[in-house]
Amino acid sequence: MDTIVALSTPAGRGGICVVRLSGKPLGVAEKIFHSKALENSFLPAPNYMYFGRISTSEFSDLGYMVYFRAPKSYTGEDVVEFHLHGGTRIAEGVIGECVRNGARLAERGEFTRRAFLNGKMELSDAEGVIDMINADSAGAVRSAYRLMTGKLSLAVHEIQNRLSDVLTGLSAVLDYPEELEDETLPEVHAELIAIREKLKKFASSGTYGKMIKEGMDVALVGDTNVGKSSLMNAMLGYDRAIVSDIRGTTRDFVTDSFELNGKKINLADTAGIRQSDDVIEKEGVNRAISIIKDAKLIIRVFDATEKPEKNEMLDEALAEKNVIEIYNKCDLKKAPENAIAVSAKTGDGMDVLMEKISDFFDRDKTDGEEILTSERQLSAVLRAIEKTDEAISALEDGIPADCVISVLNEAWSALGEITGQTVSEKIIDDIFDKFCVGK
Ligand SMILES: Nc1nc2c(ncn2[C@@H]2O[C@H](COP(=O)(O)OP(=O)(O)O)[C@@H](O)[C@H]2O)c(=O)[nH]1
Ligand SMILES: [Mg+2]
Repeated sequence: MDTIVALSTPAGRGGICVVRLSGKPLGVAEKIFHSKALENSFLPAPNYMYFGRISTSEFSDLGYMVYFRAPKSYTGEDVVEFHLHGGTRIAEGVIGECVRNGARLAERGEFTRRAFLNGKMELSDAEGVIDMINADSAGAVRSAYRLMTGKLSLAVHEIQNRLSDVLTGLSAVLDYPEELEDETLPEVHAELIAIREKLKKFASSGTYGKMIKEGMDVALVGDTNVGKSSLMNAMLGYDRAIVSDIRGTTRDFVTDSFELNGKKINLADTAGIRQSDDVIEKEGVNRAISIIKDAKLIIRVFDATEKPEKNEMLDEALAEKNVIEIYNKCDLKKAPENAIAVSAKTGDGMDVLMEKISDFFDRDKTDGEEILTSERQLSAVLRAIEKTDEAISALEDGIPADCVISVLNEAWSALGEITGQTVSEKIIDDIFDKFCVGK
């Protein structure tokens, strides 16, 4: 492996920056790092911070060097990190000096790719690393952490092992059909049904996993002037949307996200839905309707001070959606009995509304089951289910064991794509392309 180098902290000014090298970095480090402790021989102890001078052909900086010896490093190779003052030109100069001394610039995600190739982590664990970095709610970090620490890959291996046992049983049947068929085949059938159940639980966790990662889309809808924009601002905790008593103020939709009990909520404030001759407002209404279509949850806002008017356009758009109805402006007038009453103005009732949204988020939560967080993982599980299904039907139809074996091998391989055992180069490329340089 050649030696790669990259800035591992974000590009920009900061307290410090970290330049990381992996491969055979000691030769490069020896040229540019000067420390009293390493004066006589450049044999740094692993995992130890050395203070010293980092010198390039252009300038010097004072900082630290740490050496991680293979295989006890992030990539599984020898790794050296320089902790420098966090200036863009400093990092640029030191990276340039590393390149002049034989390193090459790392590609996106190349450190983690090497970790995967060197067996330090499985592919789904590596996906957990990207998810960690991209997570923007506590729940997303928690789910990424589980993925990164191998909870999913472990669960996948467990299922693969059960499939392997089934395969062994079926091979024995092939060898000794007379003795084993009657006993083994019903056992295999029952085990495959159990495996399929387990896989289905996995698959159903995918929806929740995606929502934890990306957030839940919630739309505020209703007639004009009921206080949708005011509610948006109250929920976000700052003035995001324009509020006014002029009807039809919000024409385009406004979106923003906030964190609720560790969960990310993507909130959209929409134009009040009504028939209008104004071309711009009309377009706003069309957009609101398309937001409604995509939203997971709708908050339909009524004005407690006004008698609700029939709104066929809105009713039609809301058919088959999950809707929470609320009455706003309850500081002015009492809401109907049993209704959720809020006031965007005073904040009364907002906690009740927030809890409702939070509970709705957790409606599809699958406790204890590992959460799939990417389309890629989900499609692999779905393929494994399909193949297990095929194997079960084949057994029921009395199809010879060798055919069942080949179908189950496909199920095993589909699961192997999650962990990276059976994955193609293209999929690996796609995953690591999502990383930033330096990770
Ligand atoms: N008293 C009172 N007025 C409110 C409340 N929420 C909104 N308003 C007022 O109602 C008018 C319309 O609010 P806005 O948020 O723009 O409504 P939208 O058209 O549904 O987005 C504004 O004058 C707001 O100040 C509330 O809870 N109490
Ligand atoms: Mg508005």
